[in-house]
Amino acid sequence: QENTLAQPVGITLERYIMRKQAEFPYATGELSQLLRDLALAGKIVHREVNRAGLSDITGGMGTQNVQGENQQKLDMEAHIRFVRALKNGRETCAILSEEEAEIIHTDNDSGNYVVAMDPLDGSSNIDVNVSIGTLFSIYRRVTPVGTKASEADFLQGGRQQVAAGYILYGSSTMFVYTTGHGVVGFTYEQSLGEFFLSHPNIQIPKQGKIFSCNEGYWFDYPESVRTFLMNCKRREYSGRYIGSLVADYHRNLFNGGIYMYPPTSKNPNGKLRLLYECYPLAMLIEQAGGQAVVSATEAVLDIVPTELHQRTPLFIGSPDMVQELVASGQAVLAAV
Ligand code: P6P
Repeated sequence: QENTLAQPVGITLERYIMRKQAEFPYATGELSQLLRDLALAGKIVHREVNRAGLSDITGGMGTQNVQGENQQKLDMEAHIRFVRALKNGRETCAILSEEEAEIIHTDNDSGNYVVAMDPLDGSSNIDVNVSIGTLFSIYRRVTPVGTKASEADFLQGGRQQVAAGYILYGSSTMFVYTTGHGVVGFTYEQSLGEFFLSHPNIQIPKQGKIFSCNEGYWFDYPESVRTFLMNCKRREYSGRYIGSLVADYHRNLFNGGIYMYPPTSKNPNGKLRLLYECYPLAMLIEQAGGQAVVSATEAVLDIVPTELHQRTPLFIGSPDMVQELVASGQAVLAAV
């Protein structure tokens, strides 16, 4: 259904959700409430992130998550805030978080939705004051309402997402999401405690002149990636790599560009997580007119998931740049 009722810039997220819901008579309001719950937790995390320097919640906890990654205090703070907001909102029967190996049951088995999320990605950047982000992916459950959710609810595949988005805690805090009808962006006004509509219909430029990847892995990169990068440099494109996925992605979404995390010897299946990093960003980019692939023949959203925390390579951004990258016909952009 087309985005018929263009909303005036400046309305609050709350009002926007209510008006959009009115466009879908079958909408029961549950997904609307879920988005509100995420926005609420985002406001709280915004406050924590912006206060981190003044309170003892930066730095490591001395613990590791099940991925073996050092947990930052803010990582866990964000995890707790989002889980609590979703539990209280009562629309979600289960949550998958990067911070916990197993799915988290919300004790609300009548909830119709599940949420897969990275509560705070790029948290190693917190202590050096670099932008960080929350990523989320929403599905309608496939297990019977009233029963305990299972992994099957999370392993439906990227094209079954009913909504996806991120919150970027940068020079300003933005809430960007899609429900399959275009990509919309809200900017947080902390003096009022509200997200205001700032970008009613985000579309990525068809071509870009920015490449984002960690060239420290150059000697690990597949030949097709190195060839592509050499061509970018011959044209004097700009290398922009913050090392914080949401920040790199958001800049390319607005300015055009490509973000690449190819397989490396350290991460032969790529580093980024499929369910709560690559699927939501891939849904957003396709809604914004871009592309997200793992090879010349496979889109990220078409990957059939088998494990909750599985990793995948990721090549995502302006369609002309993604097409040039895969044009070399490499069946798989795999490590050499
Ligand atoms: P590398 C941060 O740890 C993260 O998950 C993403 O936010 C970021 O894009 C990537 O890893 C950076 O990884 O290997 O380049 O340091």
